[in-house]
Amino acid sequence: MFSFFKKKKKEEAKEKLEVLEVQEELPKEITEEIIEDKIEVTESKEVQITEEAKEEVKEIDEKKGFFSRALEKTFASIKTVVPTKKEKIDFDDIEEMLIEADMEYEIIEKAMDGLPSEITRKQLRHRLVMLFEHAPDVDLNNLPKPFVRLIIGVNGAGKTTTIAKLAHRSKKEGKSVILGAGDTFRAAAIEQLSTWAEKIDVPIIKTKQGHDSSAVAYDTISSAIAKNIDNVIIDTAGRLQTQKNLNNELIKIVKVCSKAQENAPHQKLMILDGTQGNTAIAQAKAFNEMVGIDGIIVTKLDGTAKGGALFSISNQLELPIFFVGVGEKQDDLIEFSPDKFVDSLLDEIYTEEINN
Ligand SMILES: Nc1nc2c(ncn2[C@@H]2O[C@H](COP(=O)(O)OP(=O)(O)O)[C@@H](O)[C@H]2O)c(=O)[nH]1
Ligand SMILES: [Mg+2]
Repeated sequence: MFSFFKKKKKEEAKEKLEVLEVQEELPKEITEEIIEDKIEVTESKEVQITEEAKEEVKEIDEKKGFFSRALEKTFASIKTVVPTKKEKIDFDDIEEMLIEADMEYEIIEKAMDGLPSEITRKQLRHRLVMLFEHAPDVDLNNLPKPFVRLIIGVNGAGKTTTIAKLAHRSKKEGKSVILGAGDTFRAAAIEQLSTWAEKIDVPIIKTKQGHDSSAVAYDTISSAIAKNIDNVIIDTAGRLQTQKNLNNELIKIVKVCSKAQENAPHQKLMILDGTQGNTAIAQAKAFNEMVGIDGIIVTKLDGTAKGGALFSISNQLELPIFFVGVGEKQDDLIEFSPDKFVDSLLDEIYTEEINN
């Protein structure tokens, strides 16, 4: 550093130190050494606030405390049972903790069968990860083009918002996307998806309220083929007048998709509202019977203490969870990883570090 700047910095630091002196209980005499130290601290603070550093922190955050933000409420509830971190935890406490997190009792029993009265992190980790044994049945390196996803679920589950998040994610990965406003039952649904399409700057195929939603699906896929677009995401209505009505409409959409492109839709994704915990399972079962579901996205994990329901959802439905929604914005979608999910949970109660 040029001596002029160094001198100036020293003077500034000295001034700051004199102000801080009382609060920080510094020695009366401000030595050169202390000033040098302060300059270094100030400089390193300057480095920390660069954009690059912020990105890095975010990345580490996503990798390590992966689900921490999403599971804040769930963690708070399990900490009522296990308030301090330990090396080994009582069987009964683990059981109670999982109940608190809204994991179904039947599944808790199954997961903990044969474990000792004091359980280590490694023992519990193994059992919990196993509950998510339903690996996604997709070869991500060999996707058809366009890759068509049909989004299914009850009203209010978060379908439209999740479509926007998925589209935004595809764009960030450098893929082109087109949306199909297949919820033609409500005008507001078409408008809502159009607003998102504009915001994240992706094309959308839509029609008037009350028109045939399978025609929208067909047109969206045809348009993707004509324009060489990578990904198609189609919205659907969550509720029609009767269950039979909804069933028929969904079956028709699926059939029409396959007419527009062989084997489409390639994924039928069920959107489940995480705040409903285990009650969402019954919904998913009904939809699974209607059209067959390939995977789950659980939304609103940020607003619930029922994070443990993810175990039951995946295990009971024998389906993989692909993503979780953790907020209302386009970036609030996390790719689900059983390992990271379980580790985030165990980090809260065990002193032992992750060693893999
Ligand atoms: N906090 C939170 N809110 C969400 C999330 N996903 C969706 N929502 C909100 O849930 C409400 C219903 O979502 P919407 O996408 O319209 O549901 P749809 O009827 O299934 O299409 C909206 O207010 C969304 O902003 C999420 O992950 N976290
Ligand atoms: Mg909607």
